[in-house]
Amino acid sequence: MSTPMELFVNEMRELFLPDEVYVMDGTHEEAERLANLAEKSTLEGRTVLKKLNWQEYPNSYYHNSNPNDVARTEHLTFVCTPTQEEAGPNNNWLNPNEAKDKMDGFFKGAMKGRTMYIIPFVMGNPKSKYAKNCIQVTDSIYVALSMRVMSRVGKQAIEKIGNSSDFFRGMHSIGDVNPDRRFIMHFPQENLVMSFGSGYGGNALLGKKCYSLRIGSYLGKQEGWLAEHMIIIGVQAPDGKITYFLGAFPSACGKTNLALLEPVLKGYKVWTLGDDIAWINIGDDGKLYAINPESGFFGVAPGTGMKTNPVMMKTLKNDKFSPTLFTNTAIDNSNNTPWWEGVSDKVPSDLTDWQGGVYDKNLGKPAAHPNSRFTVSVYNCPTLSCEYDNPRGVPISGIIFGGRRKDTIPLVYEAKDWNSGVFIASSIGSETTAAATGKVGAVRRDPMAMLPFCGYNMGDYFQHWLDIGKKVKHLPKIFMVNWFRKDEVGKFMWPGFRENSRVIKWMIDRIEGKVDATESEIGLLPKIDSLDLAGLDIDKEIVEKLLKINKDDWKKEIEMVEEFYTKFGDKIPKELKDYLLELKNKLTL
Ligand code: GTP
Ligand code: SPV
Ligand code: MN
Repeated sequence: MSTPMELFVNEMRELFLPDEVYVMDGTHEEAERLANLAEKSTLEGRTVLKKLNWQEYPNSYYHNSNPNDVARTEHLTFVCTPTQEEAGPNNNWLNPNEAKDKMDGFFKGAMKGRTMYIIPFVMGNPKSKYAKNCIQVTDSIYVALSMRVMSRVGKQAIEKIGNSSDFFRGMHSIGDVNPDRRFIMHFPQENLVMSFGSGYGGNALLGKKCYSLRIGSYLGKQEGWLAEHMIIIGVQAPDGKITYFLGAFPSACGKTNLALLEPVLKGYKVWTLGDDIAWINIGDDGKLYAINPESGFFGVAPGTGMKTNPVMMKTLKNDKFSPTLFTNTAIDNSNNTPWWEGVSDKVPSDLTDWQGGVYDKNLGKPAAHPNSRFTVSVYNCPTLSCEYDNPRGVPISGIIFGGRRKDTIPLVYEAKDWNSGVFIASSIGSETTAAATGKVGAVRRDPMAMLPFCGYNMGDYFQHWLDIGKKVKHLPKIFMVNWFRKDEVGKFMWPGFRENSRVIKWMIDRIEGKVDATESEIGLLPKIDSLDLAGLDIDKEIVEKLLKINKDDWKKEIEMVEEFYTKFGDKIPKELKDYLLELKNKLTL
């Protein structure tokens, strides 16, 4: 008798018709072997992996993708539930049978002449009761190697699955990297994702956004927990006490930088637990506990440098767990190192751009793609929290939401209570970034930073958040931040990055009841004197501006929230609609 796992692998073999099948064991020897193979392999004329300078970046490789395949493609991403209402207006929808027929057409025989990699993996520490078992198949060696960094790949996953049929199934083929034949289809009811035509992170590493967020959020709704697009950090104060925070910011809006923050404030230290995804459960003691299901960072390269994010620069130079991959950055030919805008002040004279051409800085284009990324293990991170592998997770005292907004949203404010915090999170607006294809810089609603990742109707999702609030005895405080306010000439008003520790300190003081706040229409604002600005060269007027509520801006904001809510009809919980009305009244007085 075959096990469900064996049946799945056989089914995949018959569908994809690969020349060879290889089951990954997750060992370092295997990674070395696959990396060597990738160095000799080409895809569409591009060498899959190139060795970089190992004196500078130990055990690292370079990959550049097809220029049409550099970011998530939200318009090609579908949630295939039996009814369209379940998927909601926040998702593209297709009937599951129709979606499967479509994908079958692409999948049949797609791996002829190729190797099919079977990737057994666990999301979360295998010892945790919150961990989930998964298998992905792929014909991309780059995807296989990336998965090994981002998740716990290997025999322990096979052992954990055993004879059970309870595991996530991920089907992936890079196909011919043709955007006309590219789809990412989710089947939450079947614990299944089908992805074709892209090798890019969020489209192809199916344990990440596809499983841990879209399928995860659906499972969370069923089982009473939350799967969120959030970082997890422990912030140590000078007295040694560690306060755990979650932080949700839309794609390319500052999560990784906050997760590896080196505070400018003396005596403070940030311990890193996760930079992108959190699974949040209610503990027996009535607190919220979070684990990071991932084991790697898939981070934005541009903007990462010794001044902005020294901890990440050190992480990229460690090789406790390797290899580390760099994708679509430029290459500095003088020493064969990856290069991107922000890693050094000076642009090197001999650069190969992300597409493999000679870089000419006079053309005014960046050398690295704005969404170029590194894939690196969390175990290389010098600030990794000793609680990272704790199967229970860490107890959460504060949740930070944020967006990228040049106006309207103040530097920081605090929600009065859980429900108003849920309202604030449900109404987040943020300027779009290069992390997804399409227009950059357009303000869109991105509730809880989950618009592209919520695997079911967002109206039901808001209700789920309110319901969790009713079940948790010790609710965390909820904050909203905006690091991205700009002045009249388009310059960031707040220095950001390491200086953001000043705002986090205020949050800890609030949690501990050490400082008062000022009530405003939208929530509680810091009194300017309670923000620790010592040693920061910033005009008091600018800080005042950063904390000011402009009623006209806010009236426009409310209109945008109303318009967004309208799309969901009756699905928006009454509490949130009432809160919106209350806010509207306060602002028009
Ligand atoms: P994803 O991996 O797409 O989810 O992105 P992320 O949310 O982890 O964002 P990340 O920290 O990688 O930052 C994205 C971009 O914003 C990078 O170019 C950063 O340099 C920039 N950035 C991050 N934090 C700040 C900040 O405090 N101020 C400013 N001005 N830019 C920031
Ligand atoms: C994001 O876009 O939010 C990312 C990168 O973290 S990806 O894994 O591609 O989704
Ligand atoms: Mn992300």
